[in-house]
Amino acid sequence: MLDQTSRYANLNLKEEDLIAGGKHILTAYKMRPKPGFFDYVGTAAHFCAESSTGTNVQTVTTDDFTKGLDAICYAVDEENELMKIAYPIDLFDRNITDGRAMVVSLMTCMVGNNQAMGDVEYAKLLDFYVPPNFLRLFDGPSMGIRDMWRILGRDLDNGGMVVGTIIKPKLGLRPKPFADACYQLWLGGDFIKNDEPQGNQVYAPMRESIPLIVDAMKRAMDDTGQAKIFSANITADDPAEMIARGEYVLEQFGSLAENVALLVDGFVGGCGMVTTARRNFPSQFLHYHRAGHGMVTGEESNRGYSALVHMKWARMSGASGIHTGTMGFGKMEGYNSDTVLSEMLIKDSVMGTYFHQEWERMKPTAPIISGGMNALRLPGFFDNLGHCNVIQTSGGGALGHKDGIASGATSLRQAFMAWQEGVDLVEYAKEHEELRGAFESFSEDADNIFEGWREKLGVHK
Ligand code: CAP
Ligand code: MG
Repeated sequence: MLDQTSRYANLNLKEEDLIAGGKHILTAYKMRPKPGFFDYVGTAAHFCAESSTGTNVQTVTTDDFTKGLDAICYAVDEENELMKIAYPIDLFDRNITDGRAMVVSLMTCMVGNNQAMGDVEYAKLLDFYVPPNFLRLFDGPSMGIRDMWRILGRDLDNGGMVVGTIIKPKLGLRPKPFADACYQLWLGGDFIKNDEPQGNQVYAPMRESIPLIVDAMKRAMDDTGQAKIFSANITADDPAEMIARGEYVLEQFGSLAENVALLVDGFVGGCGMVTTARRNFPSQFLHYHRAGHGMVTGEESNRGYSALVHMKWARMSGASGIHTGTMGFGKMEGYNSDTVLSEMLIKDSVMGTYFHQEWERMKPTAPIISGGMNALRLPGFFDNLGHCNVIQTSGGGALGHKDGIASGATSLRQAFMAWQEGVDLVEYAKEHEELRGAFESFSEDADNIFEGWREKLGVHK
């Protein structure tokens, strides 16, 4: 195979010059060569060829212009299996409709064929940097948590936790029991989402479910005097189906359409699905569920891309909110250090794992915290994150409450209020029965987190 080091590697390039030039996306990969082919830099060079302008042989059609579009490996740290590659931004595809850029083209080059090369053991994209003049060609979010806080009557800068719940069981509820659960959850919570697989199943057609959900929301709003929000799943293979679902939902919610978020299973559906929702329903909060991401983002995965990369692509695509995991406090994989995911989504100037990213006032994407959470786990989560400006959704943590689902949702709100007021959760539970009920409902968590809670609350085995 052709050694392409001389063309696709240049370790004399300076990262600060590449950033100053504003003409490259910079990337950091974890990469291991397969033995028996090239040395580390040679493998990186072949990786660059396959990721940009080349293949495994010299082609007679290549001219000097082509070479100007070569992806170049500009730094390696062989001991730590790290390589950095600069991709000229003119490599990437642009819409014929409006000249804007697209995430799918970044993915096809940055984590495309290079994921299965015969001479590369593995490569995983860990972080990337987008120059401002290219970043502004991506849609970015149209709506955000601030729009949700506005509807909920919250402070518009620090509106705090949107108390979210998820209709469980994940599948198998027919329209009426589904809507009844919605009504109960809205008596305590702000926000209800479809679970990621829920849509138009034969036993729960949207045309039966949605009108009942609208009625449940109206009754809950009347009974509580509070605004409520529903995140409707419009995920489908066919963009026309997605649009039909979104239009149907908005038509049914009518004057309450601003209370509707649209949910897409963005990882399994792909960035095209996210953009279909983003560009056809720009007035709606775009809820990005990431089910499936673990295939590529998991720590033990040496291929694909990191959760940080996933978050950056989601914000660039225009997600209003994306699941960011529970940072070690819930049921899914996560680490306390995952706070960087939240910062990358909501701040304007952020240090990632390898690159500092300026977002140039692109709207933030709200962190959505879900997965095995309940009232007892929230204080530790917020202590680690440092704030509570998130959308938090609990399924089991609401519907597993011994006193019913309204109490479950209320217990989540009480845990958020306790943290905001700086009150110890056990103390707060003494005066708030739904939170007390959460201690009893999730007693194993209570035992693990709040030593002596039983005596303090007078609860015996
Ligand atoms: C949580 C959940 C969420 C995942 C998402 C579920 O339900 O609805 O989809 O946890 O994970 O289906 O399991 P529970 P992530 O609240 O009952 O656990 O946010 O990490 O993508
Ligand atoms: Mg779910």
